[in-house]
Amino acid sequence: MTNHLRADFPILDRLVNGKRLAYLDSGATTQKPIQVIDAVADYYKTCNSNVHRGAHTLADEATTAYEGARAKVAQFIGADSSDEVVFTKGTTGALNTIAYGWGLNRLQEGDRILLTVMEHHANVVPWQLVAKHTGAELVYLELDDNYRVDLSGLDKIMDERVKIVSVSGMSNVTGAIGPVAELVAAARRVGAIVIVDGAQSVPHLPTNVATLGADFVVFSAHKMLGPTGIGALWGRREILNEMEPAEGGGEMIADVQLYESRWAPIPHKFEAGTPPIAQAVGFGAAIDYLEKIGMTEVRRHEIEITQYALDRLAEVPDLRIVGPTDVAIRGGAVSFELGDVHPHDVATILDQEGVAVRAGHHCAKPLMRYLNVPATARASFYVYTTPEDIDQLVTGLHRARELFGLT
Ligand code: 7TS
Repeated sequence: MTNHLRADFPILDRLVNGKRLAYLDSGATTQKPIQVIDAVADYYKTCNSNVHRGAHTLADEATTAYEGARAKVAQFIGADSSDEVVFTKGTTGALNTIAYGWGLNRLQEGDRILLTVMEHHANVVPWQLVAKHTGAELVYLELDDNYRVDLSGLDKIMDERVKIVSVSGMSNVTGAIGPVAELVAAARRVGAIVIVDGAQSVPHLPTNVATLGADFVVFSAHKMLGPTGIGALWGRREILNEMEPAEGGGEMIADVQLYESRWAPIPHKFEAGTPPIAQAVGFGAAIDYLEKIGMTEVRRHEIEITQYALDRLAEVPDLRIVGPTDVAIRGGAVSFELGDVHPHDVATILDQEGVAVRAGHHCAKPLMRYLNVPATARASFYVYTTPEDIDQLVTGLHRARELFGLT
């Protein structure tokens, strides 16, 4: 499957430092197929205009394209209706919209926001800000020996004080899949709402919001073959209707008077200002591309390539995987340490070999502190990743060992 897809990704043909590019940084952002690049270019070439405003043909066509993309996103995640899909700047924008639109207006002193120690900063910092404003308190679930969220103390933690549970569907550092179903069930018992940070899970796992049972699912287009600058916030209709907008301006109102305004119906209530229209069109094209492959196949390929990577990395002496080694409970973001070589040095040497990986704290400092690792190198995969990319990584790691005198 993978080799014929690669031809759709022009960037994968380029050389880096004179070497074949092995792009293993898809957890940060994925590459874009020509179908997405063309969709964005065609939009600008043929119907660029502002949406929802003009009584002219281009404005109608742009609006149809923008709303068509929303319908594709809704269908992709099994939403009841496209009204439940709000376009945001990305996962970070979506989590801030919920924190400020829902959290700020509903939380009070004594309330709790339940997170896990494996969250990305985007699912930590907005809650810290809202906690400061409201007097609510943050509470964290920890991890078990397999890097999974430890649910053994959940019954004790999940009481009436917990109003919001926000959890990553998949860790961007360890690749561990989050216990969404279990947290949804526990949250239901105390009437808390559940938010899924789907930045890593929605691109990699089949997702159906109707069966998931969460109240919000948020994700970014750029991590699933689409453009940067756009993401989606899916929310249950009743909650979106009740939630206050976090931003005000044009496009989001039904009426504005001097001292008060009324909001437009959902989803427009949450989309102040000119939205990222071309990006939405590209997002729609990315979804078309993924649906053509099929998300079950995307997951199957990810399991296969991750297993191959874990097997090959096990051959590299001094290499320690920071994350689960069972592919059934993880995705394709593989963090590792190589002896005492600093991950930034590992990444630099790999770059000389044409291998793109990320090194650092991956915007998950609480997790790094919890695991007691200052930084990791991370290889992360997507639909175009091949065994050849992994082989190139392993060759580069052997070279790094030599250069740093690991014997
Ligand atoms: N949540 C998770 C789990 C993520 O992995 C990321 C981005 C975000 C939220 C934020 O997404 P954004 O699109 O709003 O930036 N993760 C990464 C990463 O692992 N390396 O670069 C960005």
